[in-house]
Amino acid sequence: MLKVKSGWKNWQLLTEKGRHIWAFKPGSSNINEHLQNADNVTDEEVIQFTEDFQFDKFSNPNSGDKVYRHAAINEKFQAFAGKILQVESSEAQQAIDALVKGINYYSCLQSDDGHWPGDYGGPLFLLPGLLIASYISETPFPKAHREMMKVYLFNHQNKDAGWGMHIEGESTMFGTVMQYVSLRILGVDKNHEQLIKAREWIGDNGGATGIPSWGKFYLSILNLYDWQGFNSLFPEMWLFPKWLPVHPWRYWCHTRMVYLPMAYCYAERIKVPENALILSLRQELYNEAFETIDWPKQRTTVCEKDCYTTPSPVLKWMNFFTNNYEKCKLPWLRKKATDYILKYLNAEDEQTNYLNIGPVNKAINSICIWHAYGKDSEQFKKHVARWYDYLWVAEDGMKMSGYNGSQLWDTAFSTRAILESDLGKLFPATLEKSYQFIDLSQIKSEHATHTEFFRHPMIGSWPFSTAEQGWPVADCTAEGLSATLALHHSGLVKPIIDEQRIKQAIDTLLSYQNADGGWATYELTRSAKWLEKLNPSEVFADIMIDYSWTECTAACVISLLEIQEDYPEYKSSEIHKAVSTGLSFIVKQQKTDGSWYGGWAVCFTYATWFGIEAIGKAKGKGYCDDAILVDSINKACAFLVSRQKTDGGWGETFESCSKLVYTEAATSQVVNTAWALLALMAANFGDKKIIENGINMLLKRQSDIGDWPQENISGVFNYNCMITYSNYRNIFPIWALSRYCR
Ligand code: LAN
Repeated sequence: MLKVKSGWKNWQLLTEKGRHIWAFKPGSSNINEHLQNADNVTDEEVIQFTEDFQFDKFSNPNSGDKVYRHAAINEKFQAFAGKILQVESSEAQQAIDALVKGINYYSCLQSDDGHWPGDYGGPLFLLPGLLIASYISETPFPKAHREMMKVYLFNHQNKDAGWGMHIEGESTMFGTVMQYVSLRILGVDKNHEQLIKAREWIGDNGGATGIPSWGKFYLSILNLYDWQGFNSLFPEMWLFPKWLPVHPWRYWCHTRMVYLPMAYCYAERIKVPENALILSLRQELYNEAFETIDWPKQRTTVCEKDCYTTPSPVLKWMNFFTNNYEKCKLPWLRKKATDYILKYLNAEDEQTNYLNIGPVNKAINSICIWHAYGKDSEQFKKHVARWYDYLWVAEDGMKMSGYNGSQLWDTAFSTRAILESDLGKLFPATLEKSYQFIDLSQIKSEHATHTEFFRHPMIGSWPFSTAEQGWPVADCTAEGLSATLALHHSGLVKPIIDEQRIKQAIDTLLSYQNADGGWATYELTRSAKWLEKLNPSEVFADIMIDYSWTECTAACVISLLEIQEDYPEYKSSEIHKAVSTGLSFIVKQQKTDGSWYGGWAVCFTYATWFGIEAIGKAKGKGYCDDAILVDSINKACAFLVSRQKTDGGWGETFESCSKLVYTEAATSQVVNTAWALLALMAANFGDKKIIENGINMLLKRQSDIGDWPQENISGVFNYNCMITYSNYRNIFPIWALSRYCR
């Protein structure tokens, strides 16, 4: 039995068709009932259950998803009792046993609807947005939730009393002020010892005037910053003619969907009325009297601990014009712009069933909809109901997830990992359920308003999380398709995803390829790289357009190669060309040391695995000049070998992502090790000792019941913010062992 602390037992994850809701003492599955329970807790109860969420950030800031996992394991775990393959070599036998144990443990974490729920926290600027939405709209979370949020925020305070952008990061003004304000909104007294120290951190680093622009935005909403201290978001830009290269329809969809509601709030200068808390916070956050601050001057003040990208001269020049336009704006044009924005916000809400594309616009759209239609409107109530989809409980408290989950992504990877060797067939029920989830998650129709609001055609695609959320992603489509093909090959499932649906997925994949031969994330690249000069965020890089990435491209190439084998007749010359140009893109992205940089996970080991996997699969099949492919693989393998640690493993830290150079972790990491091993095995690397040493490291780290430890954070976005993928610690070791056993 795993130890489930009694405080953890109050929380139970309810899942349905991929939806996640953490319920407090749920008696029935009625959502309102457990929210009531969560509001009715007594102070004594709170003291008791929050004690069980004390968490030692300083031994490892990454929680191990123990609340969900320990309950699931205690409920379902049984040692594997079936027939396991017996072989003569004791080394091979060890790997086989570890693999079966690993899958057996992991399959207990699968929910009844077929996906693998998991902690998707990490960034620290998300929960504050949601709390601000709840504060301004006077729609508080139930008491139990509020207490759990406090616990989480305190648990992640750094030794210097500040907070980072994400759980592993050093303190920044953005992180610190946002968590500070959140704790105050949650009712923590300003004389709380940890807040006094945090205030010192803020003061010592120049005060909250230096918060980066996204923070300036949130503080303006709270009436803790003057809107004049925020560069204009020029709402009229949404009325630009579509052919202009700077029209926002061409931005990366996340940037577009965040700056859209921000522009509405800016146009309406939304702010909470002054009250005792706000007046007090104005004194707490600044080194000077609030009334004396020269706001226009603060537009460009950014604490140096926060600066990741520096504003370009073009941006400064543009800000000069748009800020001055505010003084003489045309009211009818402003009205036309905000009407348009509101219409767009409503469309996004409806298209995503009020989940929205991500956690940031989820919070800001809620604010806009509350402002436009009021607290009692149907639209606002629908927003509030979906706040809970973004909350997650782990042993470090209650956090906001970086998405409404990573459901489809994890399920597709898990399926492929399990099916890579025949031993996966020992788990037919698990795979049957995965298939049901993959079937459910494929997007089957288009929204009525999809062209009007610039959505890429999506029938046949797969999303990252759930069909309800419904934003299709290129490489999620590839992974969904690859997992489907693997399941069909296994003979374990009745193929419900028929030929027509497979062809729709292929068509979508093809439609996603960029002119540079690569694949981006959600859409085609819609404008030029120079648009990055207008990136106003200071804390993120490369957010303005959707770029082609090595990993996304490799996933799509791999999937198309598999399709060519199974459906050789279908669009074969088009697919042939797509694969060839995709491969050239991948080869071009390779660094001189043989590695590839990974934009969506940490980091070089991740993308190098993708690069080798795609090239290895294509080699010898006439898509490209084989000499080039062989050379590329050799270089990549040499890179990996040069990074192997003495214990046989590999390990990178998140700084690989932000600094763009391989940054070795103090200890080997199971996830990095599994990626490196998968890559070397895909390349059929000659020196088997290297691979065996890596496999031994994975075997040593496995626990008795088949889990692996939660080590460093594995995911990233926009170079500078990290995100947790709690299932990676199981998926990739399982996959590497499957490949080894095969
Ligand atoms: C994700 C998660 C999944 C990820 C992969 C599929 C792994 C990747 O291969 C393509 C990009 C994608 C879809 C991706 C993009 C950026 C996201 C959506 C996220 C990292 C999850 C959260 C993040 C989002 C931007 C967070 C909100 C922050 C903002 C700066 C708006």
